[in-house]
Amino acid sequence: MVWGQRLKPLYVGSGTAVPFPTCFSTMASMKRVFTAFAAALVAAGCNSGEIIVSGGGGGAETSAEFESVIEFRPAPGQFINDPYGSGYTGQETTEAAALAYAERRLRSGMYVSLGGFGGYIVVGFDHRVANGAGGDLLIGSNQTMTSNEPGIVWVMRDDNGNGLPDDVWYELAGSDSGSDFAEHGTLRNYSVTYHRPTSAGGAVTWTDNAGGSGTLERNKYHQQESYFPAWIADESYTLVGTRLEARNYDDGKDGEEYWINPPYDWGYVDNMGSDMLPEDTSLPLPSGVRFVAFDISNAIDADGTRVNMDGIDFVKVQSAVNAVSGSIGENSTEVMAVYDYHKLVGTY
Ligand SMILES: [Ca+2]
Ligand SMILES: [Ca+2]
Ligand SMILES: [Ca+2]
Repeated sequence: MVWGQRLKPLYVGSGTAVPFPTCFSTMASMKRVFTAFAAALVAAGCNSGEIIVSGGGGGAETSAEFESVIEFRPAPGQFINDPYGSGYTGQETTEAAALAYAERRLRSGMYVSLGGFGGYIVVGFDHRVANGAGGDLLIGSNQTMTSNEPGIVWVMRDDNGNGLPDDVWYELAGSDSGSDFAEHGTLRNYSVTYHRPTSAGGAVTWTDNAGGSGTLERNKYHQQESYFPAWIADESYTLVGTRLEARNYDDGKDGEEYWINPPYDWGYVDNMGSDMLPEDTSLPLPSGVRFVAFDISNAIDADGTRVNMDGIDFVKVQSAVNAVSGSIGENSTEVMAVYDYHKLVGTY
């Protein structure tokens, strides 16, 4: 998240898709209350007798909302360790305390900043999220038309059945990170190593595997002593993922900064893409959070080849750009909420 940015009037393009996830096998299966408008959209997309979601999904006792935060490893950033707007207590000096922080924030629809490039969070559900028609996961954040900080979604099925995310991560392709990723300037297996500041109040320095290096400077809006996660004991750590080309630019005049982070077409958290849910949805979602729908059918393997997955057990969101917007700090994906879309609308 960048800070201190003036906001332009918000708009959503008229061509915005309505990413409804599935048809209902019977209208009686709609357990949630919809507006007539939303129900009409669903009905219009359904063929008689069509059952889209089958298998998995869990029973009525399971929850649409994520169950737990399993990993939280942000990159350094201005919102890390921040006791003011970001809700850190100062006690997050262990992995367990950091997980508890992130879970508490997400549970209440508050942002968790993933810091700069590569920072990530992993959540699990109390059931397998089925790959039904259309979007399967709803992930919320705080994007605006001038502040898009894309995060890439990765999914995993618990193939070895041990309840842990130690299986294979598959990336969900987006508009700039599918099979033609190179044409968009996207880098796979991009890694950044972040180094602990060498003095109190110093900057975090970083090097990447593409010959780059830089610093994450502390800024006036976030005065905590260090932007390096307080619970990471190592002197440095490396984050690996897919890097999207940064689009941020300074549109300021007369010496005043005005940073713009334009949106990407679709497929990212914290981004005003065509896959964003209409904000007037009547789904029981936290207010003030903007949701994007993600389709498990967009899963690709390390070669960029599409993989068929019937469902997933773990979701990872990872900051996907390595960019600083001047004095308002690094671009960093926020995550505010994670839901099983089908479960939320009551399909199963
Ligand atoms: Ca954001
Ligand atoms: Ca799907
Ligand atoms: Ca496992």
